[in-house]
Amino acid sequence: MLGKFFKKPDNDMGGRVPPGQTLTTRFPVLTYGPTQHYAAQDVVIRVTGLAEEKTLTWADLMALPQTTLTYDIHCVTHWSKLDTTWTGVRVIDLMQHLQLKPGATHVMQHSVGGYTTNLSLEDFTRPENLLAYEFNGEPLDAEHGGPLRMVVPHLYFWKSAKWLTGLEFMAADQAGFWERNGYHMHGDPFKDERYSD
Ligand SMILES: Nc1nc2c(c(=O)[nH]1)N[C@H]1C(S)=C(S)[C@@H](COP(=O)(O)O)O[C@H]1N2
Ligand SMILES: [Mo]
Repeated sequence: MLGKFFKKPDNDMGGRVPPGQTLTTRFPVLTYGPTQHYAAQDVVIRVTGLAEEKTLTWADLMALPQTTLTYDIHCVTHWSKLDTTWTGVRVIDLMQHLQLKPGATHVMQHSVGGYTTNLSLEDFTRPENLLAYEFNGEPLDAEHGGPLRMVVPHLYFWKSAKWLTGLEFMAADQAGFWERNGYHMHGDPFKDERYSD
C-alpha cells in the first residue's frame, strides 16, 4: 500500500533516462563492419592535425593515471544501460601530455577499420570521458571496442569510437562516419539529437 506513494511518477528514473530510450540490462553490440581483433600491446594512438604530432603506445597510456568511473550510456537505437563501469585513461589526463596548436576547436576520433566520429573540444575534454580498456573490471571485449575505445557518456554512444587509433585535432567541426550519413553533429541524448534535419 505504502509502495504506491513511493512509486516514481514515470519510468525515466527521475530524469536519468533520456526521451525515447528504453532500459536494457544486456550489452548490445553495434558495429558497422567487422569486429577488429588485436592485442593491447599493439594499441597505437596517433595524435595528428592541429597538435604536436605524437604516437602513444600501450605502455605510454599505462604510464598515465588510471581511472574507474561508473555512468549510464545511451545508444541512438533507443537503448540505455545504467551504471556501466569503465576503467581507462581520462581524456583530461591525456591532454596534459598533448600540445594543441592555436585554432584547434574540434577533434576527429579515428578507429581501426576507418570508423570516425567528431566532437568539439568542449565535449571531448569532459572529466568523465575515458580511453577505456576495461568494462566492469574485465578487459574490454573486442566486440565492444577492446583493447581500447573512447567512452563519451554524455552523448549518444556512436560518439564513442571503438578500437581507437587516432585523434585528429581540427580547426572546424567536420562530420565523421555516421554524421555524414544523417546522424546529428552533436548527439545529446537529453535533447533527442539523433538525426540532422
Ligand atoms: N570503430 C567503431 N566504433 C563504433 C562503432 C563502429 O561501428 N565502429 N559504432 C558506434 C555505435 S553506433 C555505437 S551505438 C557504439 C556501440 O558500442 P557497443 O557495441 O560496445 O555497444 O559504438 C560506436 N563506436
Ligand atoms: Mo549506435
